[in-house]
Amino acid sequence: MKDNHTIRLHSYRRCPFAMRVRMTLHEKNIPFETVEEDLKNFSIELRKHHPEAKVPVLIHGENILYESAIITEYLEDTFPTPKLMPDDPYIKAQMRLWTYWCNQHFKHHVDHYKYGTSRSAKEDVENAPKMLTEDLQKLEKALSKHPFLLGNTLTLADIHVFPFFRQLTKTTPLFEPLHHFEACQKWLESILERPSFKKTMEQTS
Ligand SMILES: N[C@@H](CCC(=O)N[C@@H](CS)C(=O)NCC(=O)O)C(=O)O
Repeated sequence: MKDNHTIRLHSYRRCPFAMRVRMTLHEKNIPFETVEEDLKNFSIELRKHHPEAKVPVLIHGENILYESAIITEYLEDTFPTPKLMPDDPYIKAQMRLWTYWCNQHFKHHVDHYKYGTSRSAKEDVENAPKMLTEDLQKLEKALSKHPFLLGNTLTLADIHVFPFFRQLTKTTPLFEPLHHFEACQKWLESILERPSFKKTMEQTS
């Protein structure tokens, strides 16, 4: 067991992937040290440990990990309480499907809308409102049945997806159709109110 070792997280406050890891650490009350990175000038330690040089990177004793959703599952396995992953194999697979959908689809649609043609192809930017509306319908359908994506309690599915939904609520101009998705709004508000999220967004340097 490595759970007595100190944890150091190379992070960036506004990075939604790093938020996933900080939120998981705070939900589990795991003490950790944050190294706030400069995205334009990563530290030597980060570049040494991440082959693609990205945040987050987690160092736990001799264990070095990157990729946010791999790190959060590692934390769940290493520090199982409180539980953030379902036991049932099919529901656990649903959790990973939400993560997959977020990483492969939703995140990109948010980026196309948020950054426009400065970062995305014209066609993707034009399609973004339609794709985002479909994404929000998918989220709304799940969240109309229960307060969190997989049921009545917060899981890694919520922790992995919500930072990107939060990003969408902060774009200029605002994505107007958001107002129609009440269950999504309620879900976001309930997460923003959690002490773990407040700690996640505290300034560390
Ligand atoms: N798939 C990675 C994505 C991490 C990522 O893209 N992080 C961004 C910041 S939000 C980054 O470090 N970008 C620096 C770069 O690409 O040069 C994960 O889940 O951890």
